[in-house]
Amino acid sequence: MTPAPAATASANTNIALIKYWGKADESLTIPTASSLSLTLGGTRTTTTVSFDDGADGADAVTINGAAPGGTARARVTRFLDLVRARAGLTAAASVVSSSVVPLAAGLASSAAGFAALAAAASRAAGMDLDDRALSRLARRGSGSAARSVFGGLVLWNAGVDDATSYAEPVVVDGADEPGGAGLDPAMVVIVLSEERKTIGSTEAMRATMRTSPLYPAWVEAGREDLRAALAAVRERDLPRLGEVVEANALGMHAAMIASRPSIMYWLPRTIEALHAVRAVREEGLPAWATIDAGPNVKVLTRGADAHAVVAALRDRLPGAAMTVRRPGGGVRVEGVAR
Ligand code: 2P0
Repeated sequence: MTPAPAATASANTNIALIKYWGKADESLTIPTASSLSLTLGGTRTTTTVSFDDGADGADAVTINGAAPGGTARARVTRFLDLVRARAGLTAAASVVSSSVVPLAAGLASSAAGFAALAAAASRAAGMDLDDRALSRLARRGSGSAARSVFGGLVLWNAGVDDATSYAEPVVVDGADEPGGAGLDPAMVVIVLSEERKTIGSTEAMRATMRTSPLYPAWVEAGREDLRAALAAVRERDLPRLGEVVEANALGMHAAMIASRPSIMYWLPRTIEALHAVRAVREEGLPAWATIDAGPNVKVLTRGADAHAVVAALRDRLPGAAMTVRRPGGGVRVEGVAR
């Protein structure tokens, strides 16, 4: 018996600096706007996929040692169906995935998860996709996964269809540092709560688009935010980037909060953290907040100042867990066995 073809790949998570929130096409995950992100080092999810010709039953999925149920499992199977259809396979797959950071660490897990799954599943299915094609495939699993294919600063071009919606690294002429484009960006991840979110991103985006009177204004402002952010990156102007990053995230949450019924990921501690970041900034340290679909706050800062920022935040937020993350690399194929 020949062993089933297997492949192992890994990907880091990413945090959006200019957010993606809403799909123009749900079935293809075409976003309403382009987004900009920073891939974080030390946040890899590693996934092994094998297609077993003898197996025509259900896919076997293990994430951090447990079998996910419900929607999480269905999303993985639906994604594998897409890979099987492209590769002309019918075999069931075995998927084993583990992440170095716990799922409850306040970092988007689906971005790293689907980027690693896209790379491992496509390789195991015998496809050899280039990075752009891989980003397009990862996008179908989870929008933000399109960005985790690449390291450092990454732009996801919204596009208008499957072929034109993909991420790419942001390259700055003469940048002395490929991952950080000479800006020396870093993130302080503040974990305020490890409780599972009450409403998933996909559903929350749908509700915001449909019911929030502020949504169109946020999308409109976001186009200008992206232009300003890219200009700030080109000019290596971290304060200018930070200001637009914080404003863009707060605008996204304002639009969510204005949904009917309201979508509120913030906890009282979230607001405390926002004030703490502002106070630290007023003391002269580089610190700008961003928040995703949860209560935790991530702080954009300069790598050289990251530890000073953590120390200043600790005084104001006793008991909150904080981790410094620096720019990380893109998808890595760790091994292929055929
Ligand atoms: C982002 N987020 O740009 C935004 C900001 C959260 C807030 O992408 O529905 O898991 O699977 O495409 O990518 C989280 O949503 O959503 C997200 P789907 P995804 O990072």
